[in-house]
Amino acid sequence: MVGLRSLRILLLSTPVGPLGSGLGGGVELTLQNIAKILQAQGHQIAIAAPAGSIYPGFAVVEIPGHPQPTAQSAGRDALITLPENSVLGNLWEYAWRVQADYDLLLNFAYDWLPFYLTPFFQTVVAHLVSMGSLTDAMDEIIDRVARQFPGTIGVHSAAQAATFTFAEHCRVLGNGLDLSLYEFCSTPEPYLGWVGRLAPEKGLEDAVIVAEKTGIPLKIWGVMPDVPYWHDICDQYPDAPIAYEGFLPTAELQRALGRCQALLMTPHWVEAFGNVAIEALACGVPVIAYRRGGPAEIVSHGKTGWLVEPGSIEGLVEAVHRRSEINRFTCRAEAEAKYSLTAMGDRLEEWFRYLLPSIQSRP
Ligand code: HBI
Repeated sequence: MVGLRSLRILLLSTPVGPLGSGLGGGVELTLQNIAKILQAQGHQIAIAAPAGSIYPGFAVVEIPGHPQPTAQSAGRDALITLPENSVLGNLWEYAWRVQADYDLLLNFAYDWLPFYLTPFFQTVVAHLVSMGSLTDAMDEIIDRVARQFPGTIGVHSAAQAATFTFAEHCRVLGNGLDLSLYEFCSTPEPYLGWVGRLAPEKGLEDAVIVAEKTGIPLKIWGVMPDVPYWHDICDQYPDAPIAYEGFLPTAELQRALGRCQALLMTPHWVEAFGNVAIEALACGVPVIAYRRGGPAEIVSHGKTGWLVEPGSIEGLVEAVHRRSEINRFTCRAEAEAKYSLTAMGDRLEEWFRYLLPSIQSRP
């Protein structure tokens, strides 16, 4: 396919924490991978992110200011809030100042302001929405942009799109990983894995109960923004064979994750995608997940893992007993077929070609 001419693209990161801190959750890895994909395709990439952000190999403009509270901890009727000297406001003031230097601004924040400001920008603004529907105010502002600027709303999965009333205006992009960073492991050790922000919507307790019932040790990786949540779990399940292994950068995480006999994904919300599912597959690790959200579109039941009735602990236990029926080579092959940087890169270029029709193809 004839590629686009080189585009100048500014990626605007999540305001909940510095890129690389893990506080931004899956969207950090998504931004890093998309930056890598687009640079490999010959586009000129810049990243604007909260002060303290690091991403070697890329121009990161560090924006000062106070971080944004996380959107998923609010209720449906949550008001839009901004702290004093908000990094979100400063990020988009910077974007306003430099917009003429770019062909496209790509927003990764799941926050009201970038959507509200979109009509006031001269440069095209596209949004990669990283979660499903959470609040009425966010739904309304994303819907407004989706209708006024058709095609500018990107999402990760059909299930995520389906949580919005404007699903038909969302462009499903999946996601992609730099698979060269993930080593295939064919000789797992006798433990299960769980990866994610340790937070109620991720449903860690379900995986802990599975460890207690099966007696198979569970290793847990991820950022722990909510320590009392972890202590409650330890108090509630004192005999469960679990161990918190901290938040590891990709190189270390994939080495440890690859040794798991299976990854458990137990989200209590509609996981927009579930990067960790494709990270596991890339290492040859079968994924056992609730049949909900992105993971239900990533895992092929009986082939690369098992999909379980949401909330069914018994279903998880049964699937864990069938973990060795899954061929680990098939898991890796699936990641390569659908979730490589190249596969995601093609989907992104198609999106940009639609967004920027005036951009001539490379001569
Ligand atoms: N909350 N306010 C806010 N803004 C974000 O960009 C955001 C968030 N919560 C979680 C989050 N992004 C990412 O973890 C998503 O990938 C889930």
